[in-house]
Amino acid sequence: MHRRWILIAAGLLLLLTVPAGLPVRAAGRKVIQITMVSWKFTPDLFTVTQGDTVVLQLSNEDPDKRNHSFAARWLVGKEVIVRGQVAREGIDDERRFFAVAPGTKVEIEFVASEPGSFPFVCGVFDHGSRGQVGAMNVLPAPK
Ligand SMILES: [Cu+2]
Repeated sequence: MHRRWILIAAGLLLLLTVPAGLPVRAAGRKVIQITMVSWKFTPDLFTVTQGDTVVLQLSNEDPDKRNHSFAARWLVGKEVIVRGQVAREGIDDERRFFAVAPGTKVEIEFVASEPGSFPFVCGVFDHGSRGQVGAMNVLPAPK
């Protein structure tokens, strides 16, 4: 009798620890290198998965020595870790921005907590209307 219960318990434990035999993709750390020039982000589109810790390595490599920034509405109120020398940061036109001086790099890190498409723009003068825009796509976390 005891042996049967032990087998049942072992079976249940196995069921609980191996979820349906599906490969489970753990949330990871996604490092994306983005260069900034007049007037372009490269890449201007990237994809991560919900739950990922996203590290954006922003590098201002503008030969024309202009300031550029990474600005987005969805960054307002979001927990962001900043590394490097931010030329300026704050909120302007309802977008939170991180300015990167020419020849410098700034790293921002956050968790992609919601699925969807999240636009960003360079918040400096008219850079956005000149085409310095982009988007981060966040795929829903695997079930
Ligand atoms: Cu710019």
